[in-house]
Amino acid sequence: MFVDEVVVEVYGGRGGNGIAVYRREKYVEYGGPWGGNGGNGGSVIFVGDEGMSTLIDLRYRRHIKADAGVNGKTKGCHGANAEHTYVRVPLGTIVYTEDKSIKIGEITHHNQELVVAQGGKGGRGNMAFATHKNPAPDFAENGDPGVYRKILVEMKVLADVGLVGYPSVGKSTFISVVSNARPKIAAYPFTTLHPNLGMVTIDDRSFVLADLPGLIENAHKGSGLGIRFLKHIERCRLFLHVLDLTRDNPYEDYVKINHELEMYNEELLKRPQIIVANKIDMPDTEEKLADLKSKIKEDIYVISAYERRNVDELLYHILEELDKAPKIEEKSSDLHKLYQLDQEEPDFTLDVTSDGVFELTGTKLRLIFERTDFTKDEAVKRFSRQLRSMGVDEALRHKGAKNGDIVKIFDFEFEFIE
Ligand SMILES: Nc1nc2c(ncn2[C@@H]2O[C@H](COP(=O)(O)OP(=O)(O)OP(=O)(O)O)[C@@H](O)[C@H]2O)c(=O)[nH]1
Ligand SMILES: [Mg+2]
Repeated sequence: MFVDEVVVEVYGGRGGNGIAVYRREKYVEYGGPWGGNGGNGGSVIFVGDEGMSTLIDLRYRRHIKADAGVNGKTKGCHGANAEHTYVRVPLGTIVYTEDKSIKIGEITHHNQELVVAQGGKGGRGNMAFATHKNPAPDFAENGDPGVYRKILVEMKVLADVGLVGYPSVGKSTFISVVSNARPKIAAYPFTTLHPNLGMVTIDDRSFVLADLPGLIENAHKGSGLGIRFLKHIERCRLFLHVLDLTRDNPYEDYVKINHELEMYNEELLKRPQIIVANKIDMPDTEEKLADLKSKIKEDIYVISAYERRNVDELLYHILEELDKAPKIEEKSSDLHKLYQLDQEEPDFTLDVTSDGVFELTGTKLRLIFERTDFTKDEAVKRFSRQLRSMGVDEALRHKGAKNGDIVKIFDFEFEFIE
């Protein structure tokens, strides 16, 4: 089965908590703080794998969790960092937030890594907080939560050369005679139901060729196999436009297929295209060819994929054209508007609810909140100092908060004290 789009939930591991403990020694009345830091949580990391061609593995793995960091220990020992969780994905994988508004990144190289959910940092133990003023801090930091995300994972075939054309023109036959790919070949249309990749090697050079499902008129509106596979054409640097000399009007086919490409994404027509007339071994094809040549001014490569006639000449020509073909710019190939992930976000936002509660939210605030061990007085005091330095007190006063008003921060409620 071929899967090129899947939604998964990824969870970075929580950071381990720091701990608050003291050194106890015989004859020493007050030992110093001795709590170590927590280890970092593991991240979920996608890794490019040139041997993979579909996202099928993710279909059966909808929740991917990385391990938590180990809590800090006594004697100043730090907890271990968790191992990352690696997930192998095919080249051409693009990761978006679920609504596709933000692109998290993409994988284009073998062994390239992309962090899709960062693990949380480990919290600091009380040893880390000792200062001259406070030599025996009675608190430690909690580990940060790992990043949680629902992501849309999409795979667009990443090939140098893409085969386009009507069904049954011989695209799969061609890839099977020039590469290691062995797709199904048959006399009925839509034999190929998903893209196949093949590696073509000539002398000491090679390129990746993609056999794509056949297109028909109105594919961009859903006819035939429709638009579902058109996206795989987007990232080929060069097209082999295959025409079948046994069809009624190959020229008309040529015009229609180009129209489909244009309707899907007009950028596609700017890509270099090599026109290939196939099945010259069949009778009465010379006439069709003459007609084609009178209407198309570009060079036409006349071959028989079946008999492997003129195929090598074509392969050498492809190599030449690839040398000239531009690299695909991300912007021209991607239809979606992309945003930076780390957009400017205020440290916190303050709203007043209808019943007069002051409600604070925000990513940075959340981080400080999560790090705080609210069972420890000293930690709570530190938290309120941090809020003050972020400007929370000032903002509350500005919004009219008075002594005794309720301030809600996530699941905790505090009283505002002037
Ligand atoms: N005579 C002749 N027949 C060919 C040639 N190339 C392909 N065929 C035949 O044409 C039919 C369709 O070939 P495929 O390679 O499956 O065509 P396709 O373009 O991949 O078709 P779809 O996957 O349906 O889009 C098969 O019966 C092939 O044997 C050729 O050069 N000469
Ligand atoms: Mg085919």
